[in-house]
Amino acid sequence: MPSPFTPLPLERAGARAAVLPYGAHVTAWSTADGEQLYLSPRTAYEEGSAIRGGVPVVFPQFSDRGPLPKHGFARTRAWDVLAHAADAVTLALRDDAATRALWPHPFRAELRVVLSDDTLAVTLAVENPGADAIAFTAALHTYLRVADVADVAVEGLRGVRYQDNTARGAERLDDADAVRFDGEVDRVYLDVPNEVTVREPGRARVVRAEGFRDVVVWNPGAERARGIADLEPDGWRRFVCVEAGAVVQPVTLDAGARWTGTQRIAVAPAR
Ligand code: TA6
Repeated sequence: MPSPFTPLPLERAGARAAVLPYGAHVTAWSTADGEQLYLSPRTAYEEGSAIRGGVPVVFPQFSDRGPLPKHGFARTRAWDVLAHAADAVTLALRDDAATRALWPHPFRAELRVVLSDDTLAVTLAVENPGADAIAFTAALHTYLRVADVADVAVEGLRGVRYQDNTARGAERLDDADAVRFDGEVDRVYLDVPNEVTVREPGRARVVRAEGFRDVVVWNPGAERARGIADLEPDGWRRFVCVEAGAVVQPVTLDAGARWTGTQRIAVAPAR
């Protein structure tokens, strides 16, 4: 059996990506513009530990909003590789004794990653093969690499309500032209109608979601980052997480039903 930490390479024109079977985790994505994702050099590639950076798959529980391990178990399981082409890969995770011990439900999850010249598309699909309804939350916890988080503006969220996790989930309305980072930011934006643009000097990325209603914006800031052991010193300056999520309203699947959510990240011309 090959190690689940052996990356599956993807390539298309000038773009490249790498996906690990462990967690169905996109660990790298580069375009002509350079590397687009942050991956901590202090990540412990070992069974049971989550990977810090890239695109962690959060399923079937977002964060600590329930009894399961934080962000669920999908990110710390080895997924099966269903199909691997030059520019796309599909992985699958099914319930087994270990998942049922944590979450007593049958499920079939698939993660598909498709690379095109300037876009990375990641789709999570979940099917309920059982006889009873299941409910879950999920997210694609994307770490976008930035040169310096202090210079980043996340646009497209003005007028959208959010839960502020730095203030015990207090609900607020965002009336700023952009989200900026001068300390910890940990927000779940509800029912986001727009695409979100992550802008920094000389570079912009546009994040679009289908199927996922919410968008999470996270950076730990200097102080909280000190408590994150698998982050290098100052690593927090090098990323902003923009996460397509089904967080506030769980997805409910009746027997036999299937749900899909897609996050597309496109490199856009800088202004
Ligand atoms: O998505 C934001 C968040 O839930 C934050 O509250 C923060 O804890 C982050 O995820 C990272 O979680 P992790 O378990 O990967 O350290």
